[in-house]
Amino acid sequence: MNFAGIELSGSIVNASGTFDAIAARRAFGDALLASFPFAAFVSKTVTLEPRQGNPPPRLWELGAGMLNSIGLPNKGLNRFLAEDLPQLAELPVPLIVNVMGSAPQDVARLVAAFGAREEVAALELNVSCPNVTTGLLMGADPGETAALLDVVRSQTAKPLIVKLTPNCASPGEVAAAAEQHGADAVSLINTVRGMAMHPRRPREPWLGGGTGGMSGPAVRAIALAQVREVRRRVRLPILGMGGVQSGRHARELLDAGADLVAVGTESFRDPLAGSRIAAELLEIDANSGMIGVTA
Ligand code: RRO
Repeated sequence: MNFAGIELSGSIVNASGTFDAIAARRAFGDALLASFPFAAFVSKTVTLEPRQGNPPPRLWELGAGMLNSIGLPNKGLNRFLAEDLPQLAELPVPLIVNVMGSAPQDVARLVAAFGAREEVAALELNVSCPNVTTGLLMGADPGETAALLDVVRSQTAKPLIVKLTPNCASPGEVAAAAEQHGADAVSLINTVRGMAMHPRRPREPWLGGGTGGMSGPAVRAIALAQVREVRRRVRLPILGMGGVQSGRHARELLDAGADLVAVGTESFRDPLAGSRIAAELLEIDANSGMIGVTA
């Protein structure tokens, strides 16, 4: 299949930040390359400068998912280019690099740097991280998203995927702004802002960052509704994600209007969940002609 100009061998990719391909290669060796669980690899967010991330604790388990307040720890552009890109280029699938900056000019520099690398198939612009103020602002407002694209679009001919936030008044309006200002695709949803109280300290939040981003099965219904809303608003290809645990869940996101599906939190339970979900989806689709016969 083709997604926004990227040739893919299947319909399931990873959600940014939920699968560390370099650590997985260390753990599984070359067996990982022989049966890579995704049709493309999306990197964790890269920023211009190195970042420490948020203070601990960074995770809280929920009844049907989890909260994270990771806060974009990463080694920054230069070390990512020198240390990580060569390793990620060995993966047997196209590489999508996720980037974020606190101002459009920062994002433009990242897009220009990665746009010049043949190892990179596409860029995902993370305007939707719930754990830093600036990323949230750029993606919560259609005008800010448009202004960002006006600065970064000219920096590369590679596909630009805008990652939308569910924490805004109208994801459809933000998607429309992205479309009108040169995006090649949108991806959604990022995590839903939430909070957990400390179990022993009255009035204190548990997470070091105060609030966090909710993911997992709890957000699947939100993802379905927002993917449908965005589908009705734009013609752009949609990378849909949010609480996908099975081929059935992936099929539902596709039926709601997504063209490609990402698996996120489920990979923490099973790093090969992507392969299982892709196989289940193929089986569902192969058998779908039978539905009318058996009903
Ligand atoms: O690193 C994070 O805290 C983080 C990011 Br960049 C994001 O986009 N979504 C999320 O839930 N956490």
